[in-house]
Amino acid sequence: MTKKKVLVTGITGQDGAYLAKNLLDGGHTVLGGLRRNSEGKHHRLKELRIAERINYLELDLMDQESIIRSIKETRPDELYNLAAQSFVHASWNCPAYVSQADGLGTLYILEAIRTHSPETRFYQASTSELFGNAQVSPQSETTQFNPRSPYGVAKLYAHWMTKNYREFHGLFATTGILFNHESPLRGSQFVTRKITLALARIALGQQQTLELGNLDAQRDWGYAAEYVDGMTSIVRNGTAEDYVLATGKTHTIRAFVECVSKMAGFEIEWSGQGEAEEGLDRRTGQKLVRVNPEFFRETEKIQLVGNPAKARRELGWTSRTSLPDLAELMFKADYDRVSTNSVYF
Ligand code: NAP
Ligand code: F7E
Repeated sequence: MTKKKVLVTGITGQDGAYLAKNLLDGGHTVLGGLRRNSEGKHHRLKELRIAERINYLELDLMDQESIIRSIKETRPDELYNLAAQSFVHASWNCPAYVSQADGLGTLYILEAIRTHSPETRFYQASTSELFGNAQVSPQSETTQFNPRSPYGVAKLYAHWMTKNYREFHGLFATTGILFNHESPLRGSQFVTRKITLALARIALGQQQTLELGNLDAQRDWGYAAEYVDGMTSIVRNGTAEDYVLATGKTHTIRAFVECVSKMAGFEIEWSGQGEAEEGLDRRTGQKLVRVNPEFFRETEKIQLVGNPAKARRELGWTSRTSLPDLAELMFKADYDRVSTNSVYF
């Protein structure tokens, strides 16, 4: 296969790190877009032992000049736009920032590609949050969008701009509408990683209790390392299109906690209701989980669960790792990190 020059924005994030690893393993050159304050955030790249193999470029979604310069100077074969303020809950605290970075930032990239490098194949990191308060379940590429957060709205703007640049300007501009995907490299504010890290700390006597929001919320969770394979398949496909990547199954936060608790050596027993609910270890009575309304969000009326049939049919992509296997990968990684005092995110 021809060796490609690939620009990845959000290189220091979970998906950026896994994608860069795959690309380097395939013999491609990786240019990593880094904003100035990302300096010192190379932990994931270091954990995958690829930090030294990336050519870093200064690229900030808020700074159109940095985007034009990066694309004009490098004219990459492929560009994956993975950079974003990606925490949905926090997007309510900075709606204008998210609109600019996640929304307008994508437009800046599309414009720079159109003007300076129209042969570049483009991937936009779209999200199941476009469906928001979905009207039907499961959701596919043809389901109506109904975003319910500044993050979802900004990502919808970026999604539609990508589609418009494809149809109006003829760019090879694709999107992946990805449902939640997790890994040992997941940021620790997201719920799966928050749970695996806290239960590892509790098992090792370094934390008392884990505070969570809605235990009955459900998500369609897959393994990030497999989802970045899907991104490459989307970009290297014969035509530029939109694809849903998902497992097609949902689980509650409660079920994930129960699964990880068992790995941590606890037998969790729930008592109380709503905000007063607690999860206690049956043997010792230790309070493992407590509900904190601070982490609650508006509940979804209809479940977010993806229908990945198009990706399976046209790209041969499927999610392979089960949720218990994913939970085990994550818990073991956190247990090792806590034991060796090397937790960094
Ligand atoms: P992540 O771990 O939060 O990584 C986000 C990356 O974006 C980081 O490298 C961050 O850099 C960078 N970034 C943030 N603001 C920036 C800015 N203004 N300019 C340049 N870079 C900036 O996210 P992820 O989980 O890897 O997700 C990758 C992409 O997929 C995101 O666009 C996300 O919205 C989308 N997505 C994720 C999921 C999921 O379940 N993971 C699902 C659907 C879609 P710093 O290190 O400097 O903070
Ligand atoms: O929440 C519930 C919370 O923050 C998952 C991002 O990658 O995926 C991610 O967004 C669920 C929600 O991810 C806590 O209410 C309960 O129902 O892990 P999360 P998210 O909001 O789904 C989408 C597809 C993206 O595109 C985003 O970039 O868990 N939940 N208790 C909690 N969530 C958090 N964070 N913390 C809690 O204590």
